Amino acid sequence: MTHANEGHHISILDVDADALDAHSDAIETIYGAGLTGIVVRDALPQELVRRGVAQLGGDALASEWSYPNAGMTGGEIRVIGDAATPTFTAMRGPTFERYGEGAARHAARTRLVFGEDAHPTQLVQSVLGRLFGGRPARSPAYNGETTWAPYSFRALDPGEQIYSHHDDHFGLAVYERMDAVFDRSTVLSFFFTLQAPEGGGQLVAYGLWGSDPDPPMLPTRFLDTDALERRFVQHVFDLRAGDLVVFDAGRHVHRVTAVEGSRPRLTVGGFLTLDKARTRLAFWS
Ligand SMILES: O=C(O)CCC(=O)C(=O)O
Repeated sequence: MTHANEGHHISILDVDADALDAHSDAIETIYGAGLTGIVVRDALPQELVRRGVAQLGGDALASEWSYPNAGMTGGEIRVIGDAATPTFTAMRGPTFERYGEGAARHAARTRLVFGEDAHPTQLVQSVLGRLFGGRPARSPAYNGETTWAPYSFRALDPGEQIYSHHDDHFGLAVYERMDAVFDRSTVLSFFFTLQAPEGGGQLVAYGLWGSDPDPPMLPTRFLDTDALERRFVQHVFDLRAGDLVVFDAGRHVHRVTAVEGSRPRLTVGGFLTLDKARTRLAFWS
């Protein structure tokens, strides 16, 4: 009999937003593989969550959604804003131009989601910065006019999932636009849950690292999730509206299980890394 005990240890901290400052080393510890992730409960005020959910489901934003995995059965995520990752429609990631155009529209789109008077990007800067010892957390310069897009909005509709993957995508051409001061030894993911689904839609992290030899693969060259489930250590996150998660998505294979029920799972997030001197944090979508 086999047990799901293979792979690297997984350790997750689970803290309340008002205890953030007691964990000011969390991000550097995750970056150094001393911790797999941290969940911060109620990191986003409920008023912002409520506005975001209402707007993301409304008509004003209907034309902003794109379908980067169109044609990928069961994995058709909707997004507002591109991610600097491979997708089913762009296996080598977005072009410089396409990413730059989206980044330039980020602030206006974010105002449509959260309202003119909200400052969600400052809030993300503040929360991530506090988990990094109060050092600056910003989106780095992309070109002369704009920065990398700080985050993107994602919707997983009922029946859809995010298949097993890791997020070490620094090899994509678009990362030529990222300053070489930033460490590329791993990348962390962060996201806030805006709306949890009625069932499913859970983030699962496995003990398998993307750099491990002989990962279980399907003939389709996707990771074999059944084998991951059978063999590897895992952690299933229980994330509710307003919660933030930051985790080592560059090393750890992870996925989001299929959404059940009638409403979409809504999240807003991106990636982050640290400069090599550990003086600042960069986050982007
Ligand atoms: O649920 C999300 O928004 C993204 C999940 C994921 O795969 C990641 O954060 O890397």
